[in-house]
Amino acid sequence: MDTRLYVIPGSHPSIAVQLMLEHKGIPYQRKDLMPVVSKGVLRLVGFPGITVPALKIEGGKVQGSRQIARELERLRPEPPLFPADPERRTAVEEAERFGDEELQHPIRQLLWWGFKHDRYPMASYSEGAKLGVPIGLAVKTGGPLVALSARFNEASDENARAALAKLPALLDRVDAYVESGIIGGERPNVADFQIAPSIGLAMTLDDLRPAIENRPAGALARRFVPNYPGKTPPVLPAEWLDPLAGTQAL
Ligand SMILES: N[C@@H](CCC(=O)N[C@@H](CS)C(=O)NCC(=O)O)C(=O)O
Repeated sequence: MDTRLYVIPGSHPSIAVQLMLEHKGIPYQRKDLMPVVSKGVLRLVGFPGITVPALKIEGGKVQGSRQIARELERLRPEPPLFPADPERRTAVEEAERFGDEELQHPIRQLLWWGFKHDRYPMASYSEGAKLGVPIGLAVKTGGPLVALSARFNEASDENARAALAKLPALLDRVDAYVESGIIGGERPNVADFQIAPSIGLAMTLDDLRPAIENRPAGALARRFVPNYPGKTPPVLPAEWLDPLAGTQAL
């Protein structure tokens, strides 16, 4: 039975699930969707929710990177995504929760804030994707779609500034997970796959990369997502980047 993963190219939780499927050695077909249009397509193919990643596997439908991780573990226990030791599992699951609930969204908001101000870098996130329309054309005519996505993700000035203010603490927490061996160890786990793509996505923003690349979080992303697609040239106002000034390399 074929396994189908619905993604938006460049979406960090989608890349997280791709890493999990590869870890499990499960072959799959990737269905690339454009933002906004994705919501209608997902409903049309029978998913109850409107976000990617969304997975059809063994006749079932699962949505959300954490739910998908658990379904993959159930269907194919080896190699595991979750540690067997209960104490270690609790720590890994907490790091995974942090990745999903705290780390993903501010980075998503910064990306959409950037696209709202210059949507042309969007094309670089879709390299190699099969969207059904030429990517150049999609970006050229994509103003309304970007505006809708930015609104859906609440990528306002205020929220982008708040995301930047939060970033140093989020990066410190990822570094601490690496330093304590919860992630970044010899055997990758679900939290590695959840967190590394968010850091990889943040590093596609030229404004953010210098504050990340030389720290443990940056090394984690280079290990798991060395070729994260996309590049956004500097777009954020210089004074908004002040909170990052104390972090490494800036
Ligand atoms: N926390 C969820 C996030 C799901 C999510 O928000 N996905 C975004 C892409 S990263 C989405 O589908 N957005 C719809 C859109 O942009 O139209 C997960 O890990 O699955």
